[in-house]
Amino acid sequence: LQAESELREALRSEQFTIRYQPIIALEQDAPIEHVEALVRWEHPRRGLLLPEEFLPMLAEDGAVVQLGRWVLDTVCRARARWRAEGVTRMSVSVNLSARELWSPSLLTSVLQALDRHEVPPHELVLEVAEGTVMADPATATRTMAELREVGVRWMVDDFGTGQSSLEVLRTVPAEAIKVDHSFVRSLGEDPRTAALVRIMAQTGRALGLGIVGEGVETAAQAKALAQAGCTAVQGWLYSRAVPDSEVPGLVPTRS
Ligand code: G
Ligand code: G
Ligand code: MN
Ligand code: NA
Repeated sequence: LQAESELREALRSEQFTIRYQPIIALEQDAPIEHVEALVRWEHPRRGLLLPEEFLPMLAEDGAVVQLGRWVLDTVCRARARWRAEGVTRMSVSVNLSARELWSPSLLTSVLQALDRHEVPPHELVLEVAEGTVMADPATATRTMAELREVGVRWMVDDFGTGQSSLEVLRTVPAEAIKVDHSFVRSLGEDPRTAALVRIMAQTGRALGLGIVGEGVETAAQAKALAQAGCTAVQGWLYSRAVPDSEVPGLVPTRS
C-alpha cells in the first residue's frame, strides 16, 4: 500500500469531499444548530468511497493525520462561509481517528484551522470513539481537556461498542455520548436493546451528558429513542448528509 502518496495526490486533485448531516435536538421546534462532517473520497477509478473503505488503509501509516488536517481546514472554511450567508448559530462535529487523537500536533492543527477562518472554538465539536478513549483513558482525557480549555467541545462516538468504564465517563470532558447505530437498528425488534438504550440515556443524564441517537431511519426508532430519554437524534429519517452549499438552507437565517 502506498497510502501516503495516493493520499497526497488525492488531496492535491481535490478528490475528497465533505457532507454534513444535521443533528436534531429533541426539544419542540428547536432549530438545527449542529451538523456532523462526514468525509467521502470521490476516487477516479473506484467511485465514491465511504470512510470505512479507506480510513483503515490511511490509518496504518499515519496518512490519516494529514487527511484530518484537511478535514479540519475544510470544515472551518465552510463554517465561515455559512456565517457570511447568515447562519449565526451552528456548530460542526468532526470525527477524529485514534491516530489523530494521539498525534502531538492535534491541538496546533485545530487552533490553526480555527484561527485561519476565524471560527470561534465553541463552534467545533470533536467526536472520538468510545473505544479510542478507553484504549488509554488517561492520555485521552488529558488531550481532550487541553482542547476543552481553549473552548473546543467533545462527544464520545460509537457509544456502547467499546468496553466502558463509568469512571472514565465521569471524568471525560465531553458534553454528550452518541449511542451507536447498532443499538438504534435493533430498537423495536428487540426489547433488550430498548432497555440498554434506556440505561445509556439514564447514565448519560446522571452525568450531565447529552445522549444522541444516530442512524435513525424509522419513526418507530425515533419514538423509542425519545422515550428512552435521548436528547438529540440523527439519521436518514431527518436528512442525509448534504453538501456544504445546502447547510444554510437547513436553518432560518437573519438576512
Ligand atoms: O459517513 P459514514 O457513515 O460512512 O462514516 C463511517 C465512519 O467514518 C464513521 O465512524 C465516522 O466516524 C468516520 N468518519 C467520517 N468522516 C470522518 C473524518 O473526516 N475523519 C475521520 N477520522 N473519520 C471520519
Ligand atoms: O461512526 P459515526 O457515527 O461517525 O458514523 C456516522 C455514519 O453513519 C456516517 O457514515 C453516516 O453516513 C451514517 N449514517 C447516517 N445516518 C444513517 C442512517 O440513518 N442509517 C444508516 N444506516 N447510516 C447512517
Ligand atoms: Mn461520528
Ligand atoms: Na457513531
